[in-house]
Amino acid sequence: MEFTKAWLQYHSIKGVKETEGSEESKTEITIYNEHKCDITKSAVEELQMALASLYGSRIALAQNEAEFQSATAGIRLVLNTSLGLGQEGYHIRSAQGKITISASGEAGLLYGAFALLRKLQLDQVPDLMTFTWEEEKIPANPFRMLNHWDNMDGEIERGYSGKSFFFEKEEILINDRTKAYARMIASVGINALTINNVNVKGAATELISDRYYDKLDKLSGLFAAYGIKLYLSINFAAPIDLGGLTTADPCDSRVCDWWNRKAQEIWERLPLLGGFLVKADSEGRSGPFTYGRTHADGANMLAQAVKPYGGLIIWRCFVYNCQQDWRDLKTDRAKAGYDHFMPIDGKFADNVILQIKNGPMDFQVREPISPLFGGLKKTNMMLEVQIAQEYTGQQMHVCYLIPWFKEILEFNTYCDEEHGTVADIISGKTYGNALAGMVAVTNTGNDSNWTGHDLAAANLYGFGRLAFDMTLASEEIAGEWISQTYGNEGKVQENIKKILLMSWPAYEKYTSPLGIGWMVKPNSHFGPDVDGYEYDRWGTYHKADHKAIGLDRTMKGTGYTGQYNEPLASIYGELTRCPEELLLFFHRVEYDYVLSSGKTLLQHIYDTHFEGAQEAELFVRLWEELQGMIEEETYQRVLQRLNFQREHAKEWCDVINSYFYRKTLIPDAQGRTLY
Ligand code: GCW
Repeated sequence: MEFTKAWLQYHSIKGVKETEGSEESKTEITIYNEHKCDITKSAVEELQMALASLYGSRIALAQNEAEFQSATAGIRLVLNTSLGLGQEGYHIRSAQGKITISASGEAGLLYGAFALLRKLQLDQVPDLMTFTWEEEKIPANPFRMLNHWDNMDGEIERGYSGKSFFFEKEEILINDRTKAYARMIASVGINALTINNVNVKGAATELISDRYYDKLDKLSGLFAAYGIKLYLSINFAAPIDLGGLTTADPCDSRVCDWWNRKAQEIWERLPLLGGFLVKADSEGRSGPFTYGRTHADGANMLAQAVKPYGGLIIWRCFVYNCQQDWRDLKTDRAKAGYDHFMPIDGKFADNVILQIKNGPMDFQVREPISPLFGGLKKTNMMLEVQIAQEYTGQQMHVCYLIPWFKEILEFNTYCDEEHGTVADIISGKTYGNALAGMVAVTNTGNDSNWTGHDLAAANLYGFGRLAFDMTLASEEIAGEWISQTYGNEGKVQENIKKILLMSWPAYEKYTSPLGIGWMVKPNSHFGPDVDGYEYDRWGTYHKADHKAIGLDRTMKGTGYTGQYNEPLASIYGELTRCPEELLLFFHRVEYDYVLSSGKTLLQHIYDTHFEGAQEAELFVRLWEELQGMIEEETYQRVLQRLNFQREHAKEWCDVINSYFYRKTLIPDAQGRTLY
């Protein structure tokens, strides 16, 4: 299947061809790399291809320093372990036609090469001879990871971009796409990856068996050449499902022995493997609770098995009761993560990292920050976000999530006076831990454009860039992505940026209001269904009646606010101090309650929904202005989705507003039609 180059287009730099004339008269660019490892080879290959495409120049490879020095223009890769930039940092200096990329580790050279190529494109540098620049960067997060939820039959759980490009009919795929993908994600600094769904069932349990080792070994090598470590999601019940034991109890010596032997076998065959990702005791998956053990027991048992090989255990905190009775007014799903993991803070082995979803529920368009970030103090943590847009339009709607991720990262948890933000905690700054970082449930599949919606690629690009450098602004990231994908034309930049930056707030407006979430169709999670989950077992209730809506999560209610550090606990606990965008997450509020805008809650709901739907209309107009400036097939593909979004946003608006109108019988103050 054909696939696009996404943001690795390397469009020829404007002006170069016109001014420099024929092939012959163009300055040759010389690359010098004396290091023969795979990663620097990848860097050289990328530079060769990209520079030829950007400048139409001939590219020469220097055999030695002297050859490089005598060249007119050139790029040299220098490994220097005394630089103190870690394994992944880089330094770039460009003067008088010579560019030196130095780093203390090979991956740093690769990131330097990509940084240079990005800079040349963003600044449209016409000629290396006059290009003076210096930059030094060390990635902010040790882990910058993607999780694929790919199943071995080729389907992707919550995948909206076609089928898996890793699996088909229970076989592992390795083809042109695999390398193209490795280049793509390495270009934005991704350094770790799981390829199989966290719900490990059927053949996926056997990924850690002879059946798949050869292919996995090849795959791990392919990714390693781009500085990316392969991890596997494993089935906690593998000792039973794969090993034929009668138990998977982490405190049973037969189980420990089985995992010890398994780990030895795995690393003999897959020496480049990073470790395991585990979803346990969650949504039907087996885990330590099955045996009356704690999650520390479960994680530590695996941790000691993989430790001799430098392996890591990434353990998810998405643990809650998914068999709740909706009549049960005491249980609050939002509290589950903290309730399960806080009591065992400090009990985890040092090669375990807890992977925590950004919010206490599940990737809604708006949620408070999980209280675990401000709570845990003695445990390695990673932030998990989702770019697959399961609840944010499923890559049928444009919803640029980087502004949301920025808010999450900048949130002050008050766990520490100086370094209390989520960014501080998950980058390891607060507690000085090296096992820390960010992971995204990813959004790619085998669609020709990788992400179904062409504009959804901005989320993949943006996640990587942000995880590498958390100080980048959402707008800057959007601009970078647009330039490299569609070129630097002013109107193209302006309109796409507008669409991207308006998209998350718009989506929030026309879907569920004020942090309540969940008003989606059950199972598919797509499209409006206000009561879809209301009388179900998933613990996601809004409890709207004719007077009020929302759940009281204060200390007078479920007590969830008590999981936050002060002053957050008090702020969230008081109706008048609670940030309005989260009002209905924390409080039960009457429809005639007056918000800071002077509007009633009900009128706010009406207004934001109409407004959001109008914004979705605007996206179509902004895009239509770009016809002729964007390659036609892409233009049409995006237009189709934006038209769909406009209709769907209207549907959302009308369903939600009519629901509240019918509950309250209070008309819209502006007299707009409610049904
Ligand atoms: O968001 C929910 C999804 C499930 C998913 C689960 C998880 C992989 O609806 O499909 O399972 O979260 O994060 O484990």
